[in-house]
Amino acid sequence: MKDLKGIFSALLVSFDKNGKINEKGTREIVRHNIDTMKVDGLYVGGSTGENFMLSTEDKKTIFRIAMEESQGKVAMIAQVGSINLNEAVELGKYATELGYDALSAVTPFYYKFSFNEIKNYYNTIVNETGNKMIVYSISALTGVMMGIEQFRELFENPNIIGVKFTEGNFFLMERLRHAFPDKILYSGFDEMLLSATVLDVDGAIGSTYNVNGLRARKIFELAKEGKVKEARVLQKESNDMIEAVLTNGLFPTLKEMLKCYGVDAGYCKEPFEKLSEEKIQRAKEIFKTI
Ligand code: MN9
Repeated sequence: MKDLKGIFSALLVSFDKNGKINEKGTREIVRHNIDTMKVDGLYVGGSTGENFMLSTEDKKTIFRIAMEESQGKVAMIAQVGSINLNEAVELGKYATELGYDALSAVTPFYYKFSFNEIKNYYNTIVNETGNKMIVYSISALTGVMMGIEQFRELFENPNIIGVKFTEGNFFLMERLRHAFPDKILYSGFDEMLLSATVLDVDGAIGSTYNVNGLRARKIFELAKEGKVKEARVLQKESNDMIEAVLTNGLFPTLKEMLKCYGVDAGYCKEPFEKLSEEKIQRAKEIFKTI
């Protein structure tokens, strides 16, 4: 298994105007992340990959394309979570056969599942696939909030090896770090990378690393060396950019910025809207600040 530490891009996916996967463009995004952004790994099928809007077939296609194009150069994590547990298991088996280093699954959402149900969901995916699992916690989008005791119960399964912690709760992050020094803790909010690294996360997984991967690595490395002042300057620059991207429309703006790198990043799937001409211009201006 590859080292799962470091900077991971949550992979963007190129779609054509009708929402079909643009295979060539998606391969370019993978290559751009590896060759130009120098990331340590890719997180495939996450929120950033518009995963929850895709058919099972499309999800599989993206897992396959990303794995082929990565050519074993970086660590690969497949997000297979779905409130259709059968689908999650099917995708998990598929990604495992493709050679993904670990799986990840979002906490099951929408139905307000009990913690026992959530725990069974994770244990089922792990047991059925025989792969390792990174829990994906993003309560702002799922409504599922877990505390230290719940993480403790999940982590009792040795194959549940970490968490992508897309939460602003730094108290809980600190508690998790100290309670589970051997589990892999990822920062999930790019705008909080420095603060998370100060708390000794093992890595970070995020959407903006598709365009800001080099600066993110510097923040991560400086903070690990204790050079917080220098890192703060870079986090401020990053956050000016991230704030502008969020205001302009997160995923479509990141795709326009990728186009400035010469990458055929395509469009987002409906119901996401296409950017207006004005917002496309704005994206190009934001790109210049990278
Ligand atoms: O993968 C991403 N979360 C979502 C994590 O997109 C929902 C983050 O990278 C954010 O996009 C980023 C901007 O808020 O931090």
